Amino acid sequence: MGRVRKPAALAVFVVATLVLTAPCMKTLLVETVNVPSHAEWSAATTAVLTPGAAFSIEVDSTQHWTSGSWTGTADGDIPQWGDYTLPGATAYSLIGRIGSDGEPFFIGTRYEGVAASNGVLELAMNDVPGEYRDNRGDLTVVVTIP
Ligand SMILES: [Ca+2]
Repeated sequence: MGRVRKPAALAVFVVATLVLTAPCMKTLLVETVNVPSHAEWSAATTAVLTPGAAFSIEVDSTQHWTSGSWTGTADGDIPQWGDYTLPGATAYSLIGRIGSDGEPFFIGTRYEGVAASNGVLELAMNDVPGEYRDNRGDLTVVVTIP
């Protein structure tokens, strides 16, 4: 009888160990994506974010993209004078939204936050809709979802 119980006790120990260590084995998704300046929106990650999900975005500030005669970083650096995709944020800055119906938000060279809606993270240059044709260059962006 004693020999029968040992494997059962071992199984309980193994299951308990897996349950106790599971929180330490969280998946960390790090994706490096290309954001083309000429696209009005492009999907940045394959992961679908849910409301409240944390994520961060980082862009090396030595990278530049252009719109017409303007050249600058993901922070943009000039005020708006037209009907931009994200009113209130600097022109030609990096902006994002969660899902195609999500509210656009400013990212710049660094962003940390939580998803306000459900969907895939999409990124874009903050330009006037219909004025993306004269944009050149891409930004390489690192997206981390802990
Ligand atoms: Ca433009």
